[in-house]
Amino acid sequence: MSDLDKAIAQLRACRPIPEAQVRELCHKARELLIEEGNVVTVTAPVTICGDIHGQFHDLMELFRVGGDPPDTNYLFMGDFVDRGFYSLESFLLLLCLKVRYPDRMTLIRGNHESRQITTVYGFYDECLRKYGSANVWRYCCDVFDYLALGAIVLGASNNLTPSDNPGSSPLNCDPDDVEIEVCNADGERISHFSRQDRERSQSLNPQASSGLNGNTGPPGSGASGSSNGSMGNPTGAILCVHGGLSPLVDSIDKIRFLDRKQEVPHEGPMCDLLWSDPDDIEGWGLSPRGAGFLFGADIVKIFNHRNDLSLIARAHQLVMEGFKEMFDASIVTVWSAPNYCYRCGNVAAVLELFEDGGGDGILARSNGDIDRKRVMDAMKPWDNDIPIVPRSGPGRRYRVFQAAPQDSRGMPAKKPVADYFL
Ligand SMILES: [Mn+2]
Repeated sequence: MSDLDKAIAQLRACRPIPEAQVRELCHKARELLIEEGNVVTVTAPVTICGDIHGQFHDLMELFRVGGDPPDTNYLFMGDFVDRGFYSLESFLLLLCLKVRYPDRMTLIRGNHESRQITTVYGFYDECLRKYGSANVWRYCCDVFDYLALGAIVLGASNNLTPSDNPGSSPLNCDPDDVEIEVCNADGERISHFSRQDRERSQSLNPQASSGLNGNTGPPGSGASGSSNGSMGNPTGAILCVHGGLSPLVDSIDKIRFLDRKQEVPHEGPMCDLLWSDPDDIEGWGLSPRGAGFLFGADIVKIFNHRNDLSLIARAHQLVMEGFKEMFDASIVTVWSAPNYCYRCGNVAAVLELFEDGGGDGILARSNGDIDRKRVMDAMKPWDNDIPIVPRSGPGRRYRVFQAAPQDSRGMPAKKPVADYFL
């Protein structure tokens, strides 16, 4: 068993590893991350996860529900640390897994992966408490500076193979037409939506939710014509970022040009990608967070069209149902910290995207390279009058899960009440 495998085993038991080992791990991780572009290319199948926030036992539950790495290809969209009690163990485990299985684990930066924010929201204090000095916090922050800002998922399938778990709710459409499947932690289908149903409900009632989880209110803003189903229509790429879009970034290549290897700035494109939120507004708005911006459906649809995206996946906002699709399914929020802060009562989710049967072959991973054709395309004048026909979205399975049971936390559960009456 290698030292790295030993460290993984120890961290999986929620036991911190020695400071010298953290130092070595962070050094190795930095060497690896430095080679990655600002926007990492990931090939489907992949399981996309949102905020973790130091909820270690819930991260273990996520792996139980989503599959163990490296069997499952994971993409984590940042905010590994702060708020929860085990930021250190959570982040170090993810980092060990990144170093051990670099092509099966993608980590991108959240707004909490920053010196300033971790000093206020818990990670700094946790490191000080667990090691008696700020050294480990410093090593981790140096790694934060090298995390990618986003990821592009290529080769995702339009279709999914519906769960055949015996506990599943019955299908009300052709299995080939299922666009969205929602499963519980046992892999049983709770609900599903066919492509046609979702689009019809949007065009009939633009303000209605797309019906996910009943009252999950992805407020659609009106379908702009039907996208053309799944037949022979390869799905566009999926952009993953922690927060959202920036008024200073109209193409993915603009992200590739940023100098990311620094503390998260207070403003500018890098800050916006980590801080912004979608909202039911037109255009851009000021964010109540004091950093980043709010952006509306029009912004998302133009950005997706221009960059050949079928979907933006992001995290950053607590959603009670674990996920929330907005703007005719052009953007989704994925939230992976159940019962956030051990008191919000929310469920969590991960998003599974599947491999396109076509099999595009293997794509290079560390693509610091700029795609020249795209740069040239981006320089063409943008004609706002052309109709935007949304790309057909990928098949999506949301696995929804609850907080890990109390007895898995290694914390004393509430003392049992004495059975006086027996
Ligand atoms: Mn965040």
